Amino acid sequence: AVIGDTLHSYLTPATGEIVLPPMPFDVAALPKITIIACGTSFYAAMVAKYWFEQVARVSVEVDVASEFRYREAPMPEGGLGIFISQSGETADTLAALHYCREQKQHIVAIVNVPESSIARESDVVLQTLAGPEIGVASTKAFTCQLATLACMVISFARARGAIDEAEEDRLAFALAHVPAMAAQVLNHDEAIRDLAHAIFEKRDVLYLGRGTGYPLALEGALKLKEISYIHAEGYASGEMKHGPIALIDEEVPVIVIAPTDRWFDKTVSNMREVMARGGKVIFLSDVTGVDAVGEDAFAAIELPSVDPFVAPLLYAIPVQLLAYHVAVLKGTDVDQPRNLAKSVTV
Ligand code: F1P
Repeated sequence: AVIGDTLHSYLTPATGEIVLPPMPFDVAALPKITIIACGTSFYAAMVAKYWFEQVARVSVEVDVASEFRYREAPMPEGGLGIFISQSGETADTLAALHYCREQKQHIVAIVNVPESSIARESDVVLQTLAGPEIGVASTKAFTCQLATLACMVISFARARGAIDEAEEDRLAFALAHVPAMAAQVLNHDEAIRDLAHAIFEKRDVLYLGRGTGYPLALEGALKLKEISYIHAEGYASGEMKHGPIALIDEEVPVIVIAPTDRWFDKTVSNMREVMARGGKVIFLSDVTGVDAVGEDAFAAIELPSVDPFVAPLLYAIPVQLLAYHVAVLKGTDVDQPRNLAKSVTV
């Protein structure tokens, strides 16, 4: 429901029209976008980098705020800094915002709380209507951040002449269908709970993805670490052969995020390399069943077939649900994981 609420604040489902608050700069003339955030919000930034570059054809840099604030990066005057934060109070993100101000960047905030410090110091605030997170770990805020960023990307792409009206409609309608598709994904809850049984006693879990699937792999691994305390790592699937493949054996579940997007074939070939070394693959894809590559996998969750542009919003759900069910089985405190703070303000 919160994905729908957030989407509908920028997108009219019947017409596919996207309306954002006015931007006090010329979107077509932007030399560069820099997107800064921490934790899960940073993975939303990574997804947005692929979207802005491929759909809106604008150069994008992303970094975690804790690094960016000290980097002293030179920035082209009149660029745009986008700051993503569920709480709007994360100290590193706020400090990075101050740096971007000094560098004469325009500032857009994507936050849950319009009265927050990050929102107050921004030129434009795009509010995510995720509502308060019950737990410390960010979950629904992530999908709402993605929904907001996707609307922004389509709107910027049009303003920059990177897509025509037909392409704009196609992307907007794919986005408008996300809430219904998300409901379908939630129907897999039981299958995901069963999968959790195969994971909760493991020591290490790997997540692989390419393109926009890569930040999803990172998010899956972070959620598992945060709430179940199982060691998990997310990798760009092409990086496997540069080291992590040494970790693969029958005891390591490997969760492969593989929507049928432009990276699908390569992801599958990386997955085959894992299987050839005895790795137990859990395949998250819209391609499963008899004619599918996932048939040799240890397990597969079949997700609805959607436009690859919106796949990250849907694949976030099974990776977060899996972490949840693993944590419940382990008996850890899902809402209040040890050592974690709701917002990191120092
Ligand atoms: C960033 C963040 C969350 C994480 C935890 C600590 O917060 O790293 O992603 O789940 O709650 O803070 P925010 O800037 O998005 O509020």
